[in-house]
Formats: sequence, C-alpha cells, structure tokens
Amino acid sequence: MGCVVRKHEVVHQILTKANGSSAREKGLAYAPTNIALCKYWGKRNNELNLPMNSSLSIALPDKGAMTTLHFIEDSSDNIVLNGSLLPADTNFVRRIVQFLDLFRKDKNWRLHVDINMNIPVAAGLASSACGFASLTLALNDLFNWQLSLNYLSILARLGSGSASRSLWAGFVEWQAGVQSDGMDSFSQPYMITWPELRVGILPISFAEKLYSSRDAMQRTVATSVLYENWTKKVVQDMALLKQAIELKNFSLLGGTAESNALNMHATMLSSWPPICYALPETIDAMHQIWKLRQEGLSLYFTQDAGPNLKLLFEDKDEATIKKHFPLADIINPFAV
Ligand code: 2P0
Repeated sequence: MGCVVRKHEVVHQILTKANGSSAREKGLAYAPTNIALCKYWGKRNNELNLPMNSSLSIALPDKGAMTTLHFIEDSSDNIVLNGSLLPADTNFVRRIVQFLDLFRKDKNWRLHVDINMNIPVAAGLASSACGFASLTLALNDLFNWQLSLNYLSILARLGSGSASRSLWAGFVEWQAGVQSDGMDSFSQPYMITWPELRVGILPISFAEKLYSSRDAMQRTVATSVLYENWTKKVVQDMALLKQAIELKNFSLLGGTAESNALNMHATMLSSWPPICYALPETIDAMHQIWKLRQEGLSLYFTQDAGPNLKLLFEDKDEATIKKHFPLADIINPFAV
C-alpha cells in the first residue's frame, strides 16, 4: 500500500481474513470505557487515526456501551442512543453512518443501531471509545466475521482512536506502530491485575465539551511549540508506567499518570488559539488533591478531554477519599 491509504482499503484488507459465512439476525456486544494513564494526543495520520505515540489505559468494566444491531428495510440507518432516535444531522449519527459505510461496499443493507451507554456522551469520559468499540464488536457478531481482537482493534480505531483500547478489561497498551497502513497500530491487554487499584470519577461538569478531541489534537500538533517535548515525554512515561504495573508501585503509577496528563494539557494550552478543558473547579480540585498529598494521602489524578478529573488511589484509602470527595463515583477496575 502507498502513503495515502484510505479507511475502506484497510477494511477491505481485514475483511479478507473474515469468516465467509452468512450474517446472523442480530449482533450484540458490550465494550467498557477506558481511561488513559499515558495519553494519546496527536495523530500522524488523520484519515486512519494513527497516533504519534503509543498509549496505555485502564478499562472501567461497568462503565461502557452496549450495542445491538439488526437489519431494517429502510433507505437509511436508524441510530438510537439511550432509547432516543437521533436526528440524521447530528455529529454522532454522521460518524456512525460513515463508519458503517466502510463495511457496505456494493451492498445496500441498512441497520437499526441501538447504543446504550451509562456514561455522559462527549464529556471527556471516552464515550466514543466504548461506543465505537462496542459497535465494531457488534458488527463482528452480526456478520459472524470471527475476526481476531487485533483486527477488531484496528477496525475500532478507524471509528475513534481510543476505541482501539476499549476491547479488553484491565490495562491495555495501544502500540503506535510505524506502517503507513496502520496494520501494526492496534492494542493488546496486559495479563496482570491490580485488585487494590481504584479509580474515582470526580464530576465537575458533564456538559458537552467545547472542542472535539479530533480538532483539538490537530491544532495542538500544528501550533504548539511544546508538542515535540510531548512526544519525548510519552516514551519515558510508557516505560515508567510499565515498570509501576510490574512492580505494583502505586506512587510511581499515580505520579507518572498525573504528570502525563498535566503535560498533555500544558501542551494543549500552548496551542493557538489555546485549548483549555479545565474549568475553575477543575483547578480547585487539583489544589485540593495536591494539599491532601502533601498531608500524606497517596492520591493522584488524571484528566482527559473534558473538565472532570479521575482520581487514582488504592482501596485502603477509599473511606478517606469518600469523605473528601463525596460526589466521586468510585470504580474497582479489577472487580470480577
Ligand atoms: C486518550 N483522549 O488517550 C486521550 C486523552 C482524550 C484525552 O483519546 O479523533 O475520541 O476519535 O481518534 O479517541 C480522545 O480522543 O479521538 C482521546 P479520535 P478520541 O484517551
């Protein structure tokens, strides 16, 4: 393949590996959302969502998207989100229909797509990650492709980069890869659990974000003088996080994740026009966390493309965290 590989060419290549048997009546799949400890920020290829850097996430098993699919006799797809049929002119519907178009080739099937999510949409809680991951898995189920998770991770990435990490529980690494067609850019899980680890979603605002991650990433790469440093920082952080996970060194994990998030946001802030996802309450919460840490509490945070913070701590401190942050939604990523 040459340099200008298109999405449909990648899909075609992967579908040659699919089982050729006929479609089922229904497709159904669940995918958890994921929180990056080392962030994906910036693409080397906007068409294929190929990242500049590798990233590492942790799945939140009971926060995610359930997608069911069935064929309909209609001229267009129906997209239902949390029980409401969405108008065709919304961004969400356009992205889903464009994704489905990749698989239609000359065939004219239309689908009823029913997505149920238990996280706010487009508020920096990786709704597109679990949405596109569950849609990809549901298509694999509907068409009975029986594709490997590596191929499904590549397909999910074509919908949304971070969706490539949302096919597994636990820690997941998305390898940036080097190939121009992105066939080496997929995610893989770590076979390691950390039952003491806790993630708390600290709500600041669940309003729809001001800038899409897609646009904000492009602007950061194009205009931030700090971007080159970011690409070096992520290499160091990936190594430190792997070490922290292997050694179960919580302060190394939390410190590296927090520093990674702050560097990503500093890099965005130095873009022009500037990109700032934090609200005044986000900064207040950071100061509260830093003060508690100075007082001896082993508490860290990470922040994505929205104003909410995700707290990182261990189960032994859960009661203290609940006392200081009564609104935090506390999740055990390794609950069975
Ligand atoms: C991440 N984020 O690693 C980073 C950190 C947000 C901040 O991946 O354009 O919705 O669909 O590939 O995956 C959000 O970006 O962007 C994201 P697209 P995506 O989780």
